[in-house]
Amino acid sequence: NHTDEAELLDLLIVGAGFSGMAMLHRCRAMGLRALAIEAAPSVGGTWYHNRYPGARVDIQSLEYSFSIDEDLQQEWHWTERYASQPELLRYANHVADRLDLRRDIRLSTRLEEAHWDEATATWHAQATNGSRWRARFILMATGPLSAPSSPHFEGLDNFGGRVLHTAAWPHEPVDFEGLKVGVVGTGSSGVQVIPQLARRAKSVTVFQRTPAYVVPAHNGPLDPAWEASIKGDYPGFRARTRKMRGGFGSEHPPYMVSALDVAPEERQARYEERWRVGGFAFLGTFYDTMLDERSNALAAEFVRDKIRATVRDPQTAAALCPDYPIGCKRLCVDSAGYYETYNLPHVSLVDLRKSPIERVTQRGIVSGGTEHDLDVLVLATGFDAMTGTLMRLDVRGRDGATFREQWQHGPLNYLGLMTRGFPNLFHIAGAGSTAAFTNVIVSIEHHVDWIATCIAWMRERGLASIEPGEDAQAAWMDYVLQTAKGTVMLGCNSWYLGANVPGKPRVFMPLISGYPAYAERCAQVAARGYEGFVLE
Ligand code: NA7
Repeated sequence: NHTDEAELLDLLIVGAGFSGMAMLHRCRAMGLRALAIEAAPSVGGTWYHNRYPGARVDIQSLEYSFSIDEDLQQEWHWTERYASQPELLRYANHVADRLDLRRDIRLSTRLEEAHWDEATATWHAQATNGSRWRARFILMATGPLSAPSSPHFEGLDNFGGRVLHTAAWPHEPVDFEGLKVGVVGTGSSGVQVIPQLARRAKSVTVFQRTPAYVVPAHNGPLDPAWEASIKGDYPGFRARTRKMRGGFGSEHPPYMVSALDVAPEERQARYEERWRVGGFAFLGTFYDTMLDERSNALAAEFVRDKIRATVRDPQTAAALCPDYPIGCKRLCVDSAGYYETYNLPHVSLVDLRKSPIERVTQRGIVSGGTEHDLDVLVLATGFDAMTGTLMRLDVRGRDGATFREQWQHGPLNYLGLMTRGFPNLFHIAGAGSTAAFTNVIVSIEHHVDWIATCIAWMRERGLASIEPGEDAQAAWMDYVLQTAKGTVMLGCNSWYLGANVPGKPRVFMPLISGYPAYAERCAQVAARGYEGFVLE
């Protein structure tokens, strides 16, 4: 049997983005034999692939960074409040070097298959380059937003110009000088790339299906005094951060007041104050923005007023005004003057709700009976989020279970960390966990800690396998849904609901309980001997 020759690991980690690297670091500390394989020729995951102009994190970098090593967080210096993709990729590489992770990372090594072997209670995995491993545990650190989604426009293959997807951006620089550029998609990626394209291109035509709510970041060079004050007590800052529902923003916690309980002038003043802070802090102007439709509508109208005050052409401004609850799709945090971009004479907006895309021709896009002549088409159309990557992989659990079949009606899981049918397989920062609604690094560090503690606990007891029990998994799925029901999150077509991918089941995938409540539940499960799991 050729698999007998394969190297035996305690843990095989699939992916060397932030999750995979954090897990590898933790395994080292525990004396586990772990290896990370990464399909890309570089570490960094998201920040390796999403290299379109303007790509940037939407959480402040002093928060969106690892706390796992004090020297690491002291030494690293972010140049801006919200770091750009090149800086984030440099950081990922620095982490790999600083924590000496590279000797256990295999780059350009794509997982071809991973199969559970019942007899030996190990995973047998093979990469496309022929390398093979056996591992007691496997971690799918493959990312929640790693399967780019492209629309199936009729005629797209016939387009005579170049087609670029923001999530699979070319590595050599693209010069847009003098080109007529079309952009489809106005989520975070579209909102970031559009102002950058407008700086170079001859014309930019934005094809918008759903307008985003865009709030200013007020990005800029990192204030040295602020950096020093945080570095003076980084552990304290991290601890305060972990008490926040979103795992960030401890300096601007939500006001515990309802928008419905204050006079209009005061309400306006408070919105303005949070608008000046920038970023997601706006959603915390009142505690019930995300919980009460009426409160939400007031915040939404405030943003629409900002859009109308910024965009000069009233028709364009009207098309840019969203009509669904604010925060229901992830807010877009803007460092480049997104709304102002529409005041430029060579930038135009096509409202696909009025003039849908009919087809793509050799020359461009036909929508509403008009052919828009384009040299380049940029697809900022997002991802088959949270489930797409695992469902595309050849991973087979007990009795040949696949994610494609187990998740066909939505991503079943327990604690967001394991799925029944896949013993000793952990997945991280995806469906059923708080990752999507938090500073993802906080959730990643939590998951890594929980998984490591679980593996150590099993080792001490000589246990061979762990897998969610059926009832516990069903109860968790219900908890995820019930938690979303208490909010405005079901009131729009977001990727959280799979609504951006045609045919995907409409299931609310991430957990919106807030980080502290989630961490507490996970800790309780562990303290009760991994309650709800089947251990063998
Ligand atoms: P998003 O947020 O999913 O945005 C994708 C955008 O593409 C969104 O505006 C979509 O409109 C649009 N889209 C998708 N398919 C089509 C078709 N067929 N026609 C027209 N428009 C389409 O992805 P991003 O990459 O911007 O951001 C993903 C996350 O990464 C973000 O939330 C941050 O967490 C980081 P729709 O809204 O579906 O009508």
